[in-house]
Amino acid sequence: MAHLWQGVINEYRDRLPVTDSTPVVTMGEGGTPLIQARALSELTGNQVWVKFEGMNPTGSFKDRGMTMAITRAKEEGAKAVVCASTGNTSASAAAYAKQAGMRCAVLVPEGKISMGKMAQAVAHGADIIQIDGNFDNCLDVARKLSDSYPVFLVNSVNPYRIEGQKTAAFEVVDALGDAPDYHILPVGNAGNITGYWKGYTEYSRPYVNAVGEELPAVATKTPVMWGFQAAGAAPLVAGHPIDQPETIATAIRIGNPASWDSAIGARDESGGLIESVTDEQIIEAQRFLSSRDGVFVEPGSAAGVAGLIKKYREGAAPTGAKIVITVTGHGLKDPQWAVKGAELEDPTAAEPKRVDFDVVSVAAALGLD
Ligand code: AN7
Repeated sequence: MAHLWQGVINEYRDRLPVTDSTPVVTMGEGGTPLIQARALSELTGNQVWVKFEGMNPTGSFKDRGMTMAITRAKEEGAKAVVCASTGNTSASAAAYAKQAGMRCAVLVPEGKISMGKMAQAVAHGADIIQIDGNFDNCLDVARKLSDSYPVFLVNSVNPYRIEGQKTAAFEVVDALGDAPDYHILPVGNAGNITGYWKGYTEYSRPYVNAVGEELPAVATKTPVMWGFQAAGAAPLVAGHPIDQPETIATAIRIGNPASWDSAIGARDESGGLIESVTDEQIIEAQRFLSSRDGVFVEPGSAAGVAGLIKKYREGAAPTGAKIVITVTGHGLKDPQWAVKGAELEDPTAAEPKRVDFDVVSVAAALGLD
């Protein structure tokens, strides 16, 4: 039977806070590929898949929560939305707001959002305000703005965002037939780890939904959750907020995660961990994934892969386990670092060989005989 993927709200509406009259704002988000990572599996001795969230309409996992948040804003009659962002939330909010016919204001930290993400906010006609401060300062202002003015906050402090994001866990279970043994992901503002844990938990026990129906459990277990922050922006590892977070992975350059407590809850309830990886480990993991497994993600998105490789090298990774790693955003968001990562392996990697236009010269340049 033909089936066009309907977006996460329609696909999972019996487990989301919507009714038949909810005006669903969707761009077909979700349904992203769960890709077998052959090289990563071989390296670590596990069965590793990456959930490639770069395949969402705006190129990151944020679209799952945004369809829910913008739908809710529309239901409440909002005319304008606001968010603080390291880049992906703003790209997603801007696109979904326009799809809903709303105005979108985005507050971004000075000079620290990647060119691709800024281009998206510009393309979608968002009102872009650059704040003289970091992401945490932007979020503070966005919250205050939505408290005092007629704008609807669509950051993940909005619980509808988490509701949408939990659908990624449903998709993993639906694809594998049960929860994996481990789920690994990058952690910044900690909305995503909160969403996954909520999704896995709800899918592992009978669930009474918004209209009072009891749905049966779909999974027999929940995974161990491993979260990784960038070393210069690792408040959950330090145990206190970081005033001046620093990392090349600008997506996760966050010093005081809004979903702090629920991230710690996901870690502890699942028997997992939240640790950090260095910028060098992030770049190496991004390079490994793109050049060995064919999946191109932005630096922040590679933090989970970097974490697994780090734990493997420490002798602290499992073997023979089913592991899913969420890779949160597309590599084209921030291509500069992909080129740098390649050049670290080979300084001439980004310089094509120049040859005359004849087949013998091309074959010689390729080392064919
Ligand atoms: C690619 O866009 O916070 O732990 O403002 O863009 O749920 O915050 C982005 C975060 C991981 C961290 N990977 O997820 C924003 C923003 C990518 C990201 C994260 C982000 P959370």
